[in-house]
Amino acid sequence: MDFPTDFIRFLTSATRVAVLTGAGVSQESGLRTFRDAQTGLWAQYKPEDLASPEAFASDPKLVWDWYAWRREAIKGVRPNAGHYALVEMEHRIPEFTLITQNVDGLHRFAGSQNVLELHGNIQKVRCSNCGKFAEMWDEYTEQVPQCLICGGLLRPDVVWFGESLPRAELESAVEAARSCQLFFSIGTSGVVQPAASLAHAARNKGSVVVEINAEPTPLTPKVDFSFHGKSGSILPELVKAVWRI
Ligand code: BV8
Ligand code: ZN
Repeated sequence: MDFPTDFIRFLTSATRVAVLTGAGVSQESGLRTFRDAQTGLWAQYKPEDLASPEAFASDPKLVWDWYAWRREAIKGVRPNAGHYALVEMEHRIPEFTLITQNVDGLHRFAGSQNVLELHGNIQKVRCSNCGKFAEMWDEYTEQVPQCLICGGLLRPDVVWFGESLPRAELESAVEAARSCQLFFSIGTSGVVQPAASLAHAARNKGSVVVEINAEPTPLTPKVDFSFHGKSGSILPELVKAVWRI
């Protein structure tokens, strides 16, 4: 891919960069994106109808099993070249913040250090009553596993629709978006709020905004540079073009 010289020059000299990633970055690791049709048993449900406190309240076992199935699906999954290119960028840029909407843990798995998981992490499980994190649990049981301390039902440590994002992560993400020179939006449809507002916060503060996505999104008309294609190919090519590796 040919990158505009002014973009390469700007990224080469940038010292403060923020990146927002979505499910598209994990797609080439073999994980379906959030909008992709679910398969098998889950095809009859829309993710938004399972990823909510209401769904868990009305049928905790259904929601628990969906996350157990997703954890199973993630087991054999490895980061792809896009994840590793972002690790490389973090090594080369003095102030680099990786903000992710993904709950698959693949950025940390690849070696990214400064990661803000805005929507939590599916591999972590906590008590829906007292909030205590569970060390271990039975994935497939007749009943939803219960907290050893208070007996409350265990739930995945993710942010459901209608739930607030973790305050510290969100505040750090907003701070990074507002103070960066360059903001990347990568592999996200830019639909889910408040994550989707971060690119606008960056833009309003005069950052250069770059989108890398397989297809146009509502953000595309508002960015300074837009690259359409697979992040697993574009990101390694970008790292090579800037740092000759
Ligand atoms: C909240 C965890 C305050 C669970 C997730 C303001 C305006 C409008 C709506 C709202 C608003 N504020 C709140 C809302 C409601 C709601 C919302 O945004 N709804 C949407 C549907 C309109 N937001 C919330 O509820 C948030 N909470 O705001 O709290 C509050 C509190 C109380 C009462 C009111 C408000 C909570 C949002 C978090 C939800 N949890 N995940 C789980 O995973 O089970 S979000 C979930 O969906 C994922 O984590 C992910 O973040 C998101 C999907 O988005 P993407 O990552 O973008 O994935 P998607 O599939 O959409 O797109 C992938 C893109 O990649 C595509 O464009 C594709 O083309 C591209 N792609 C594919 N392959 C590749 C590629 N690109 C490059 N390379 C490839 N290979
Ligand atoms: Zn408990």
